[in-house]
Amino acid sequence: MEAQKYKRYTITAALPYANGPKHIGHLAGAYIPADLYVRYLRLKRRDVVFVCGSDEHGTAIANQAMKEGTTPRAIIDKYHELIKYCFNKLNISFNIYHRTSEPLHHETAQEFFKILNDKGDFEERESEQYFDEQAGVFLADRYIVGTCPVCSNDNAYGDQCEKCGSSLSPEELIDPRSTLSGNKPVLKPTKHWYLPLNKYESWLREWILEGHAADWKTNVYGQCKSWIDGGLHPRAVTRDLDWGIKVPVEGADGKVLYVWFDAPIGYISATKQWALDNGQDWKSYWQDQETKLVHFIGKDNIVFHCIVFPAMLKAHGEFILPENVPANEFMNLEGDKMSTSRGWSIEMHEYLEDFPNRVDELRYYLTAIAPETSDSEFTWKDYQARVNNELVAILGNLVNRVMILMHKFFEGKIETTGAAITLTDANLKAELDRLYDELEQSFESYKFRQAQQTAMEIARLGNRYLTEQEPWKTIKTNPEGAREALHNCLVLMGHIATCIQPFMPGTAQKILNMLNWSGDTVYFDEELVFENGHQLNAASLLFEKLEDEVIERQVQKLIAKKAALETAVEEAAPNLVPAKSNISYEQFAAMDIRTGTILTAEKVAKTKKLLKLTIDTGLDQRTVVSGIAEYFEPETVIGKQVSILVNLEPREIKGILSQGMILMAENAEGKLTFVSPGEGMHNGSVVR
Ligand code: B3M
Ligand code: ZN
Repeated sequence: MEAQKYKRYTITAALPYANGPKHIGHLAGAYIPADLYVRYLRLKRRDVVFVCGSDEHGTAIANQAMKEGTTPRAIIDKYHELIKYCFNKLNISFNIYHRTSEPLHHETAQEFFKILNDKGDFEERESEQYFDEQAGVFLADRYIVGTCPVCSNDNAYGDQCEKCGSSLSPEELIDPRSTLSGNKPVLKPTKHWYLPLNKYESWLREWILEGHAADWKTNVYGQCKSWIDGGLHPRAVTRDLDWGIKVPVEGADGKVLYVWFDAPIGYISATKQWALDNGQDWKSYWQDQETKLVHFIGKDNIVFHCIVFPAMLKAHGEFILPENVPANEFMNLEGDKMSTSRGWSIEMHEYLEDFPNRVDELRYYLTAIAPETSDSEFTWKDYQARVNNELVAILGNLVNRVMILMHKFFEGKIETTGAAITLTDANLKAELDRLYDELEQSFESYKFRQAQQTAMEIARLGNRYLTEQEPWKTIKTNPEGAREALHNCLVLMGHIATCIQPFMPGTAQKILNMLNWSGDTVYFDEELVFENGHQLNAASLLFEKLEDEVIERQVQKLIAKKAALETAVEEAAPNLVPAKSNISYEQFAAMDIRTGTILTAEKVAKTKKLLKLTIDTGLDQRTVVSGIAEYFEPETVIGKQVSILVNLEPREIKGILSQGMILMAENAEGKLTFVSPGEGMHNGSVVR
């Protein structure tokens, strides 16, 4: 089957943006599944190259450098090293982890562009784009802010309003300003190169929708179908920017390749560098029909890997196409979306700092809950349960029991009448054969959760067998029977070590060490042979139980990280209102502030800002007009407990008598929140 069809494999994992640390959701989405597949292929002795690297261009990095008052180079150097270090510690076994800032990549991407350009594959188009006359540059969408036409947020970006989520184009902004100079930008014509995706539509339809209906995952296929059915349009593959790969044609000064044009070519340049370093021919990994190309990515990258990059490869003409793109969904964290910027994340380096000796536990758990078919959820409690109830109680327990008993009864030595021990139990043998088949099938169809369960099934099988045989009892009545039972368990342990190698390479190694097996890899077509007289090494624990305190600390840490980040954002906010001059205690004590509850709320007609509220102050029910309508829909404030200044002189606002004032906290961006008692208090309680 597979083995005959393909001579070699090129496996890629999405190139992470080197603009910050990467979290365990990224790991679960692309890097662990890719590594599992690659390790499986290697154990099948297939010829495979596994490439990845940092994605170091793009507006986001340029933008971030400007905000932080540093250079893109400083940012990418820092995060490239951090990300590379983490992948290495987590045993992600890339053949090469390259960088898109390398000259070899720049040359490769430019050459690719030139070939398409020479063949006339691009459309050149002029359009009007915002230009900052003071800074002398065209502005990428993110560099332009203005008022959102949908929700009036006056800090909306040129591509999106983060307040209401609308996606925008820069021309839609009201009162646009450049974030570089603060000035109003002007529209100026500029030329860009477009990849006419529309021309590839019928080919893509045939290749994906007809050709891969059966073997691509439904989530991937579904996204492709809705893109293609929605109609494909030409996409600009150049940008006006000075950070990136220069567009290699005349008249393109100040233009670079769009980051999504150069990044996937990064897979090719990484392979080139690996081939140079290892005396290989890169072309056979990219241009030979007998090579199987597979991209591992998260679901947010599907369109680029299934539609845009294949169209580029097709246009070029000399490349193979991906045979599959087994993209994963997302992994959430403790009930919320994982996000580095919001502080709701476990970054790879954070995990490694806290659990340097628990790499396999993380690999195991992320595989056990891999978001293969739908979004999944990481919780520390579940992580603890899986480690304690599965790794410690099933796998660790079997290995530990067998080793201890072998040492206790037989001094850890294999003594048998034949040349070597073999599995003597027909039942075990049949089960094992079935599990190997199941394991391979799961790997070949990218079902890694299932594959890992199958590997663990061998340990379950061993535990059941050991419990039935009870060698600790039969040793007295039938010592040879006890010996045989333990030998069978040792053979199973060898198979467990073999099968868990892709998932938990460190643990597999530990088992092999205990078994006193000299090699560090066991291929799938190989069997561990224990010869007569073979001496086992001492038993050691594979996994340690995770205590409640350790887990509780992680949950607290997560909550604290998010809170600290929120405060930091507030602290960093510019234009704090200047402090006022001192007042006397009497002046303060003159204010009568009470807790109250909002009973009704409605908009005041013909105003934008005002809400008319009825408040239960504990003393009475009264009307207050409050200027919060831009921030709160009336229905959302009903029932809220608030603080209210009740002895403010009543005054008439828009014909309504307002009696008092609701206390609000307001930050520099004008964001408002109620100053409410931390826990429920009777209305009328005094605030002082
Ligand atoms: N850097 C986006 C991402 O990290 C992008 C992937 C590139 S793969 C060629 O999600
Ligand atoms: Zn908006």
